[in-house]
Amino acid sequence: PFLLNVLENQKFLNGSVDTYFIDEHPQLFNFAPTQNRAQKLLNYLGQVLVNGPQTPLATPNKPADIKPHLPEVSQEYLASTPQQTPKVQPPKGFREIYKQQGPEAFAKAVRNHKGLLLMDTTYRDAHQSLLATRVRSHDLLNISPFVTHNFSQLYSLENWGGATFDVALRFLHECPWERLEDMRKLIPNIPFQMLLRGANAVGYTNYPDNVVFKFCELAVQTGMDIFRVFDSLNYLPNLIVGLEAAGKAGGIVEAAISYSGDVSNPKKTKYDLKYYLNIAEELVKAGTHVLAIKDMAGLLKPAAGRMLVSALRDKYPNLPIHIHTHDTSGAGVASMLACAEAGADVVDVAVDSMSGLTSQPSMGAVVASLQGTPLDTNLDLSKVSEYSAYWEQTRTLYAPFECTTTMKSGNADVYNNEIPGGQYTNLQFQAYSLGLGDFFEDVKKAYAEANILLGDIIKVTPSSKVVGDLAQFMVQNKLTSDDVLNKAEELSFPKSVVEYLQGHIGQPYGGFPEPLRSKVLRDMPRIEGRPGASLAPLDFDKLSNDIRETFPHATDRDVMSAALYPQVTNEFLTFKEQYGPVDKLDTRIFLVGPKVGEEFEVTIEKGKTLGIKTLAMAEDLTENGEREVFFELNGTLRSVLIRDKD
Ligand code: 3PY
Ligand code: ZN
Repeated sequence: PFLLNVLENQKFLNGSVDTYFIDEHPQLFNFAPTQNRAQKLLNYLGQVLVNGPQTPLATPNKPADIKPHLPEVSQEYLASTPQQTPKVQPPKGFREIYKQQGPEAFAKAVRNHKGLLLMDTTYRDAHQSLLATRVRSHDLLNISPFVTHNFSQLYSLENWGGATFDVALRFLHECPWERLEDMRKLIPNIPFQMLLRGANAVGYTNYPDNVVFKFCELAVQTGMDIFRVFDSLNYLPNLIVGLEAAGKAGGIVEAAISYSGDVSNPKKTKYDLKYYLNIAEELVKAGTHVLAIKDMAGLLKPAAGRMLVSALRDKYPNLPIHIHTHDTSGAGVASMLACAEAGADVVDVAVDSMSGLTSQPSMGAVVASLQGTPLDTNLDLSKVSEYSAYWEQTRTLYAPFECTTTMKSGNADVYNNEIPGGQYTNLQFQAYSLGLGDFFEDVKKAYAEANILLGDIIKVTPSSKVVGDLAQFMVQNKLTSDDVLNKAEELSFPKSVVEYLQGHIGQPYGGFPEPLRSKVLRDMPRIEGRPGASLAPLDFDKLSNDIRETFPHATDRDVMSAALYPQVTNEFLTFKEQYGPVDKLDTRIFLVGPKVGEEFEVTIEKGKTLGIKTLAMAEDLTENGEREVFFELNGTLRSVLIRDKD
């Protein structure tokens, strides 16, 4: 038997056994789960009903009360997938070449392809930029069968990394590894792409090298294919750690140069064409399958894109070139078309209803613009529109995080402040929540000044946070650039600024700003060279043992998550123990809970669907300050007691 009732065991009762009773009955160590998943979900729902949302909402806007319409194929495909093994195989894509012949053959096939190839960012950067990274696995997985059947020609689907890892664990209470694995099952044909922050992996600080290597290994095992690797200062030693980790794991390596300044403006001399060609040369030497230009703020104007891509194309005729941008100014489509005409193999787009503003340029616009030309993408515009319709509806579920609460249009002031897409909407949200009239305008101006104070640096996670923190510090304390320089010795700067000046995230091109650095640091320690080089390797065995003491069922994935985000992972595992698979709930119900009287379903695994109805909440509290919430679960009455925090 799975469980042993010792009170019915004669040997145990008459005391004729010694401690070997334990050896003879290993099932004593099969502990019954204290609560089943359904009961845990009721606890979660009760908690939301009694105490409000269990994840912070950014605005008072409510999620729409709709169920997004799924385009045709999904139903059919899902119905024919016992254990998620597709009966109707999707068309083959580039992934097959990579899996059967390796990364070099993949790169060659991309380079030989005639039309323009696209990477779809809808699953990652688009919602990182527009919806504070909050899109849940549930909504990604629902549309995945449609994607696998209709977008098999994509170069890749960017669906992991960047901020998604952290946000999944921290705010969505879901496992990022499980998300990757589940997407893979549903989309076997399209290469998956992730954003790796070089030696920072998917975090905000430098990790020991063995963490980055192990992370990439596990990512490939879980279904990742292409690694876009960047460093927030374009600092080569950091970049190379990421390239090597991705390569050793067997992934397709896409080295990315983060773009700043304006190569088409002769007055902007720090980041000129020569600067980019030099880094490209180093990256090619280090070994990369694909070269990417990562224009995280959307600064690459059409003329600049043409110059940069032509120069790279001439120098590296056999290397695939991939361009990333954000549409903050509104010039994104024009720039991507210019880059394509100059010889780029791949450009990044997001599906129409998740494009524009601080997200990527519109997939439909690029597809339509190239129809009938030699660069035709051969994607079916009507399928793009069906995909877009799904996201148009799904997006309304995320109204509490909608950047259009504050951002109504593109804004070419980004060429001046150079704020990356994701950070732009973040800063705007912060200004909105502080309710300070001109705060955002002031922060944008201060951002440009802070950048100059710090030495006109490349700005992308995490260096963009350093500049943003200094900008907010200047606005809050009403400091001009001169004030910062003159009072540097007395001011207590944000931690990120001090650590940047200490060399914690690497060495900036052109060196640290002086005398600011010396004034701020005085006799504080400085790191010369690559920060990760001086970090001791992480002891994974110890970490694993420590975690399993508290969470005996923790997996190697959980251990990897904890290596990157110890505190957040601990909270995630605790939450999961208590509330179960909340990732399976519909998004509105997950965010704000069901209405009293509402009936809904939750599929917790293939073939296991719970029918839940919220019946009532007790008006009076119990003696212990708890409120009883009543549900019907698959037709049976259940109740949970929830401590009322009001
Ligand atoms: C990230 O690091 O998450 C980015 O998207 C940088 O552009
Ligand atoms: Zn981006």
